[in-house]
Amino acid sequence: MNVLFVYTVPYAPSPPAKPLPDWTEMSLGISYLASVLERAGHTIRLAVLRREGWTDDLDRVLRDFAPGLLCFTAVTTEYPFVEKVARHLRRELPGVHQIIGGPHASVQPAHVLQGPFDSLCIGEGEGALLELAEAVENGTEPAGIANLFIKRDGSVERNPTRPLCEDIENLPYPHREMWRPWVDSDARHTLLLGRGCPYDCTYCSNHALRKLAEGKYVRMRATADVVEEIRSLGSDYPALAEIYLEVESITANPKYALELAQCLEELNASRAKPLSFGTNVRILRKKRLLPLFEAFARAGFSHINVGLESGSERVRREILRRHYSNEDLFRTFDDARSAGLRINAYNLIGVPGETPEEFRQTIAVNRKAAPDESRLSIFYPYPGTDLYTVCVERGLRIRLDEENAERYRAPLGLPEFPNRKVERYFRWFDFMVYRGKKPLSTLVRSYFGKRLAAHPRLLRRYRYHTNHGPLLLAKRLLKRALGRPSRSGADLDAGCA
Ligand code: B12
Ligand code: SF4
Repeated sequence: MNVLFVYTVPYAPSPPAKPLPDWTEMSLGISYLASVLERAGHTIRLAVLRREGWTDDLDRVLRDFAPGLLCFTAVTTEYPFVEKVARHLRRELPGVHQIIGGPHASVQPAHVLQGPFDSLCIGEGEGALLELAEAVENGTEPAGIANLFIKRDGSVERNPTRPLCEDIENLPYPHREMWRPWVDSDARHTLLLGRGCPYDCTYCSNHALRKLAEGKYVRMRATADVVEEIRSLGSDYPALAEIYLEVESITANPKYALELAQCLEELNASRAKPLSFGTNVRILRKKRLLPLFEAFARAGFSHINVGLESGSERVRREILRRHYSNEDLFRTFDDARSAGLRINAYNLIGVPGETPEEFRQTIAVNRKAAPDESRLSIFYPYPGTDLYTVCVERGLRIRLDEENAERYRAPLGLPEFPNRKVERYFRWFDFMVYRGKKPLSTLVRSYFGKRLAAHPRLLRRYRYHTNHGPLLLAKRLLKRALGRPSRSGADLDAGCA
């Protein structure tokens, strides 16, 4: 049977540019689902849709592909747009079963049941989607499928969830080729090291997702399996230069991380062109990570992403549930730097209960810790998380619409930290952290980049023009004239993501 997956992206460059600059922006979740379906004999296609030109992109896909099943996925802030696309497809393809999964359907099924979908998936979808596809293909009424809520004759069949997939290594590798028409460059890919996270940060969905099914939540793939996937990536994509190793926190299991680094070092030694890697590191309480960082450097890691989140120990401890001291934080940054790794730090502003004075500590700590890039996001409360409950209990109105500029605009209206102040700090953040340390032109660009990001429509146009239009030519000429490397439009966006 023909199965169409639909993935939506908020800030992609306008058409005719391709929506995804590289493969690190693909969704691994639906790629695993697609592989499982393909292994069972189904034919897969994907539509990657952005806010502009999406009906044309969809028409092009449907011109020579008649789906028997439509699969949607959505994070909370993409849901309004995904629902709009589903309603459109309901009109175009009236009899075709529509299923939605992903974080939003999993944590807010009551909301999603109001949408046009015939069924929704709670949590992991491999087993459930396979059973649904079989039923749809055979023309039987889907029923009794664990993990699925199925609408039937005005009522809903709510099935329990099956245990979490224990053996993630037995899954086929994620389907990449379905992304090919939508991706610009082959140089960067992403690969999933494992699923789940052992921590309980109050702003992150993990503690909500963990409750959805029985079984071991944190699962890491055997290092040999990871290396095998990298080898196959290397042969399928000759331009491959960098892989982001996606995992919620590699330092949740330092022994595993060390073993992986050793395997990657051996892998790189056998390659004519060594690969570079990046991954996500959580700061650990009273623990030195220098030996691990040195092993990373030997293995070819170029950078790590680290959640700094707040410079205030009170905000981290009492609001975010992140228990490490500023001393732990500085030591981790120093260790990474001395191992030669580039550090991208991630910060939050505008969490309920944070004051402007406490946010100034975030600025001071960033200035002292001096990461290579420091990224600031405006807090957005994801349903199911403890901080979302706090917002609801406090009666805060949470903005959710098709163009809500998540993380770039303050959504809450906190009396202790008014929106205007949050957004002002957000725009000036790089300036306050890096003044005197980075060129003024970089800081000015970051300021204007953030202004632009609050208006997604403008940001998409900007991304298109700086990557494809006459502006790209102007930028290259300027770079040549100044004799120093210029950053691409995508980099600017990454700098304020
Ligand atoms: C890797 C990752 C990314 C990658 C890939 C994005 C993607 N959509 O997969 C990138 C970097 C691009 C990314 C971007 C964003 N992300 Co992100 N991301 C993650 C992360 C760390 C891991 C996801 C993953 O690959 N898991 C492993 C795979 C196998 O699981 P999965 O994706 O959940 O898919 C399974 C099930 O959900 C289900 N399923 C999913 N879709 C469907 C569809 C059907 C039909 C069915 C049946 C089942 C099903 O089956 C899949 C296989 O078992 C999660 C954290 C987490 N714990 O989930 C955050 C997370 C999903 N991201 C989040 C957010 C907010 C974002 C952004 C909005 C951030 C931003 N402002 O830019 C964007 C949105 C991008 C988009 N267009 O959707 C939130 C979502 C919270 C929420 N309630 O909505 C999470 C949960 C992190 C958090 N802060 O709590 N992200
Ligand atoms: S360590 Fe990261 S992934 Fe894990 S719960 Fe905290 S924020 Fe989420």
